[in-house]
Amino acid sequence: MSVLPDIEKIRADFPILERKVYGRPLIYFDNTATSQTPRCVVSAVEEAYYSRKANVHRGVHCLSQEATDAMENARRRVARFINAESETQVIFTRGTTEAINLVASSYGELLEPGDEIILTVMEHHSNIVPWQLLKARKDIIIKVVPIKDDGTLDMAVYRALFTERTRLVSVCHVSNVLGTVNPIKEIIDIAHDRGAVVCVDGAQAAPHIKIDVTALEADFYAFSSHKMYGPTGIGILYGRKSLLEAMPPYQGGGEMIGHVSFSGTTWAELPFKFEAGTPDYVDAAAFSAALDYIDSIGLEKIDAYEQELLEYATAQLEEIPGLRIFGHAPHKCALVSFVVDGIHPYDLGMLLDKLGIAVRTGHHCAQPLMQALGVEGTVRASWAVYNTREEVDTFITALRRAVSMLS
Ligand code: C6P
Repeated sequence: MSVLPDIEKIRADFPILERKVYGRPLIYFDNTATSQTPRCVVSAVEEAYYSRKANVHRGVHCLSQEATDAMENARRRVARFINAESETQVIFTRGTTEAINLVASSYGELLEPGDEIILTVMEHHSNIVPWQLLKARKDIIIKVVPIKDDGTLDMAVYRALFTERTRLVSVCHVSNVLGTVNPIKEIIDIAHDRGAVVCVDGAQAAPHIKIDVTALEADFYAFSSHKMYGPTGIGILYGRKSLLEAMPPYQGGGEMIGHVSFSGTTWAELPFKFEAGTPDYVDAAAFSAALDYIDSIGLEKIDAYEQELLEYATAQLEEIPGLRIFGHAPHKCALVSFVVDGIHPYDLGMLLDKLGIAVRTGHHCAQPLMQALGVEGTVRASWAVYNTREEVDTFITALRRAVSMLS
């Protein structure tokens, strides 16, 4: 029996799963790009707009105070979800991308020309380009950890890349292409031993793995709501307090100031120093509802269920002649990237779409990894709590059909 016996009840929470695509029931296997949204999250958005829309942290009036409370309760909810010591370490951003840009831009100001940072070849562009922009500004050196054949990081090379100039490591907790779950605690411990701080791109880990930033001793941890059954346009940067306090603001404007005058301006306390302008208080509250939803099922159960789907799908994919899977790490999150010899991933994706099945094709915003794998792109299927074994069966049948049509 499955670890989630009441899957139909869960599916009923997601109205989009009732829709059809080209006359066929939607099978949504693009959860690594974004997950679908349960009713309770949309209701939280509706409630915020219909009953307490007012700007936060500014008004003495009742609506403003209620909106402020909802936002600050959401911050505490996020802090509890990731076991942060204090909610002042939780900064609302537009998503993982903005969170990493914040670190690169602001912590990056503290770096000197010739300082070194370490990335890995499996990073999403969001964890490469901000550092390249910093390199252009500050003349830092970027070093890159390669992967081994099974899609795990080459930890021997990682250790060897450190020098006395290494200041920062920025690495994904889970790869969005390979599914590899990186040994993040070991990565952090090695960096700390060598005096470097670690920024973790948790975009693909937070929807599946219990994150405990305190136990990990992470310096920065970034993730996005929309991959966690939450609304789009909001995400989190968690930061170590002493680092956040030492860092200059990322953007200037309202909210982030202590006092403004033309002779000089002071900054607000954490976390507001990093939240210039009117924040997305509606989606903050809705993200909190998404975290409640995850906890109502249990992240461990969600992960165990998704692992069942991963194993079930992988075994069947491996039976298809000419199909090559990228990423065979012993610990993977629930996604599979593959190519079929002689067939362009885009063509497979197009045919699957016509059969009602949504997968992602292309480089997945990880072009350096594609170069390392020697492919232009892959097909990627990825699972969430509401997917089923029956959907996997339909997907495999459709894929076999598509392969035979295109061969
Ligand atoms: N990856 C995918 O289909 P944003 O867009 O800021 O919410 O997340 C960016 C991001 C950062 N790091 C990793 C590891 C990611 O996977 C992503 C988003 C999606 O793989 C969209 S490109």
